[in-house]
Amino acid sequence: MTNANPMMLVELLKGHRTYIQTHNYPDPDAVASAFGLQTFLRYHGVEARICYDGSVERMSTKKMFKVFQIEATDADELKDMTEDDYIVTVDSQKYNANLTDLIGDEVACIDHHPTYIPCEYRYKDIRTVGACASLITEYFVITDTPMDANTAAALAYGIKMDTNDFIRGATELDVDMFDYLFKQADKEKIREMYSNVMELSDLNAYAAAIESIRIFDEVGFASIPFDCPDAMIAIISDFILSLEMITISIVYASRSEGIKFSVRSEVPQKVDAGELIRKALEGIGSGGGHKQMAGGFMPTSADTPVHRAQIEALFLRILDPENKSKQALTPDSLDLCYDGVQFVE
Ligand SMILES: [Mn+2]
Repeated sequence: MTNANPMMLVELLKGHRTYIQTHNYPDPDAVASAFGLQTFLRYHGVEARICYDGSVERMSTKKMFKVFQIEATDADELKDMTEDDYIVTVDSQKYNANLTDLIGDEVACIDHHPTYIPCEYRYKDIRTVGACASLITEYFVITDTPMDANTAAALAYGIKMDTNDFIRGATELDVDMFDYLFKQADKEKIREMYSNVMELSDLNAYAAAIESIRIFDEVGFASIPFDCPDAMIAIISDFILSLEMITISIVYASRSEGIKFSVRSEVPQKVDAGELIRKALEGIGSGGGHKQMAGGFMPTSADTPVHRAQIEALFLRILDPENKSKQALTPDSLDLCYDGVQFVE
């Protein structure tokens, strides 16, 4: 068990107008954590509003608001926030690039990411586990706070999503907390979260990636030649990684000001995704992140076309400095059999 003392957080917030702020463009773990914390604080007499900056890009996140009846305010609508208001940041830390500095006072932080720029908080609970939702769940457990089936379902979904079903960064705490949640969660709602999660427009991104994929040994590259939300690029990167022969996926998409990257590594001991993108874009852009997932951006002019080979070379010179990888494999290079039934329009 933990040193965290959530009742100290309750004491700190009592009598103050309180906001729970997630990172910008919140993902399911951020929303689940904020919602779980709101439920926890409410039970102990503290009303808090959930807020975030940036739009909600992912279908799975959008859907959470509906399925779990979560209310959150876009930062643009927070005109009444003052510097006397208290903010608890969840799934993010002050000074992170993905957390807008709102006018209120960041008095508390609950997060599961590594700290890049340290910050003093009056209440701090930063532990490296698979999901921030696991930390919030533990607050209920150690204080014997009752949990309803809806909140349990939201937190369970957050843990499942952020740990990619317990294969990404999951710790014993994540498993124990999921076990606790599962017993009381509204399982119908969790199931509902897994249906109808794609929009028709998402298929364009999948189609572009499938069409453009090129594989060098275990490294898969794919490009999306139109503006596509960050969250979707990340989903495509996971999709490419799920291919049998690929252990590292690099997906990049066109933006009006440059190229956006998402990198995944299935072999974090051998290839650190964050280090890979940092080195690949050194001097020409910026990138970084975790060992298993990372992102980056390279500014370029929209007037100059970029050769895919140029992009591939940025990464391959690091992954394969001796240039041993054979010719790129593409789906076209597979021998498909065309002698069955013919489909016509
Ligand atoms: Mn998270």
